This record gives sequence, C-alpha cells and structure tokens, in this order.
Amino acid sequence: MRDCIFCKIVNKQIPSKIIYEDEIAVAFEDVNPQAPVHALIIPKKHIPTLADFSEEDYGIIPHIFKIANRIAKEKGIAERGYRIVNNCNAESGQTVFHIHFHLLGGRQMHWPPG
Ligand code: DGP
Repeated sequence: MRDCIFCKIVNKQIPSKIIYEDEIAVAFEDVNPQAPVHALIIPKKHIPTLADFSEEDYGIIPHIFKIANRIAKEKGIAERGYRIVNNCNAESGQTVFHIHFHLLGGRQMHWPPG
C-alpha cells in the first residue's frame, strides 16, 4: 500500500534495522524501543489490523510466532521471558495500520499493561 510506512520498510523505501526476513514476513527493530529487546514482526502483505484478517490470512500467525521465538533465542531472552503484543485498532493504542506484533523482552514486564 503506497502510503503505509511498514509497506515502505518491506519494500526498502525507508531504512530500518531488519533482523529477519523471508518471503512472508519481516522483523525489524522498533524505532522507539520500550524494552532492551523490542522488535516488530510483520507480514509483507498489507493487512491493516487483526480484525481485517480473512480466512486465508490466519496461517500468518504461527509463522509470526515462530519468528518471534527464533529472535528471542538469538537475543538471549527466550529463557528469561518475553512478551508478544498485538494492538488492534484505536482503543488498544494501535498507531500504525499495517498489522504488527511487538516482541518485547530484556526487562521485567508488568501486568496489567497500561
Ligand atoms: P502500535 O502502537 O502497536 O501501532 O506500534 C507501532 C510501533 O511502530 C511503535 O512502537 C513505533 C513503531 N514505528 C513507527 N514508525 C516506525 C518506523 O518508521 N520505523 C520503525 N522501525 N518503527 C516504527
């Protein structure tokens, strides 16, 4: 999608620190990290939110989780613990409308989230 910032990252039209990439997904460092490890994992396909998934899109989810676990292991946080977050639509705090999963770790997390 032309005006989507994450599509521009996928298409290398704007720079990002890419950690992982395959034909389905890309993972890169969040520009405003909220933890020592803060990656965003996104499908290359432009889907605005989880609520916009069609039946054919659900296969992306296990793929994203597999990438998250791989990155967590590479970053040394798999045993300590990590959190995966998806914000869906305005009340959750979603600001970029290309679905993304936050992988956060490297510090003590709190519950409930704000
Ligand atoms: P959310 O609130 O769930 O929509 O999170 C959007 C995240 O995207 C937020 O943590 C900051 C990050 N972000 C926004 N623009 C950019 C960008 O241009 N590059 C990178 N690397 N991250 C971005």
